Amino acid sequence: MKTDVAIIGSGPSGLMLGHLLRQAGVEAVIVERQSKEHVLSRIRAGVLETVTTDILEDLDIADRMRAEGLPHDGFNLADGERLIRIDIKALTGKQVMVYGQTEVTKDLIDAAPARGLEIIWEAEETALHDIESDAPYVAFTKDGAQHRIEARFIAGCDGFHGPSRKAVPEASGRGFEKVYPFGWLGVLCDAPPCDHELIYANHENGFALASMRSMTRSRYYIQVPLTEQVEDWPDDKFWEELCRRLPPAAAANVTRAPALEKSIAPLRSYVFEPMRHGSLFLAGDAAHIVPPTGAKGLNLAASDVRYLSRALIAWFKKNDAEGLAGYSQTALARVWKAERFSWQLTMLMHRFPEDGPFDRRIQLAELDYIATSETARRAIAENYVGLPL
Ligand code: RFL
Ligand code: PHB
Repeated sequence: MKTDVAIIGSGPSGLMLGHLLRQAGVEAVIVERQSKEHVLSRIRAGVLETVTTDILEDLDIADRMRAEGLPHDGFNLADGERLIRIDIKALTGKQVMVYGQTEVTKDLIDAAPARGLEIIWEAEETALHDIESDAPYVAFTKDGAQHRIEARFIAGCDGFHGPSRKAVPEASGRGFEKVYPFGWLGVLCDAPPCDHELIYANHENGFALASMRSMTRSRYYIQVPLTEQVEDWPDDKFWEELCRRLPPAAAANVTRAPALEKSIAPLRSYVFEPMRHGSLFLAGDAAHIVPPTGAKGLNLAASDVRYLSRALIAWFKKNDAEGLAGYSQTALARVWKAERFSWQLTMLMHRFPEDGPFDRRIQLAELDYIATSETARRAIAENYVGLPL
């Protein structure tokens, strides 16, 4: 099989990139390791910046998001008792959209056949070849048979554990990493959210987040040590600890319902530089990971593919290589600022094992500063809604 751009991975980055290329008449094929059902059942991010909603609008795949998504004008930080509202609409003029990554993925997958975007599901042993040449190819097996997709470029959109980043020779790239000594235990349930906006709570016992997917579906998280397993957290214990950490008014409003999904995600910051090697371009989690505290993971995938699609389209349609030459530098400038924001919010809101009373007082002082300074709130709001492309 021959195409212009072979895309590895049908997460948000691969799907958005594939659609943006197809919209401009560039050929693209996606190779995905999992089944369609598996990809559609993954529960992940929930807050979309305009960078992401604009892509869905521009692709004309935004009807359901517009109908079912919840535009939010603000969110809250909490320090025990107090709610500190960050009025993002008043401070930035922008909103964020609460619409699950699962739904974004579904909308993009549903629209693919009509747009001529082929997705090959359940591909095994995906491998990248000749990425330093002008004729790279992706080899994989499916149903026991070997296949190969020859392309001019390969887009590595295969997440943190995929083969693309690993295909870059060790001497040609560098990873920057920070691993946090805890994870987020997440619960999804069919119950109305405890507040109409998100609450990020700093409590002596650790962080908690009250989020949602709709007015009838809640998403809650609590910080847990990495040594703990999902089995250590029966529903009752989860609800007790969540309500202990949320401010009292919100806790009183939590509707406890059976968990539809419960999982622990470790927190990590990671950036791989550069995001290009020869004919291979990395995008999304394949190139970088942020802790979920800033709600940036999915939105960074969107900004990467916005830059990358523009550059690829200029190359194919106008023979212009400038965008591709600058892709890594342009994308990384935005990535590092989102890394900084996610790290800052993670440090502010979590309890670290080595923290003593001094560190706790510093966190509370910073939260009090945010509560009393519009300048501080504006800086948070500006980053939360997403920095300009
Ligand atoms: P994805 O979504 O990981 O998609 C990568 C795709 O590549 C496929 N793949 C392969 N395909 C072919 N051959 C191979 N050898 C392959 N290896 C992997 C995978 O099956 C998958 O379909 O990356 P993408 O597209 O860059 O999108 C990034 C976002 O998914 C990610 O940044 C966010 O979801 C991060 N994230 C969260 N972000 C938030 O802002 N809020 C959250 O609550 C939140 N929760 C999460 C998360 C990421 C998680 N992961 C990756 C473990 C929860 C989890 C569990
Ligand atoms: C979520 O709803 O899953 C969510 C929301 C905000 C975050 C992280 C996760 O910062």
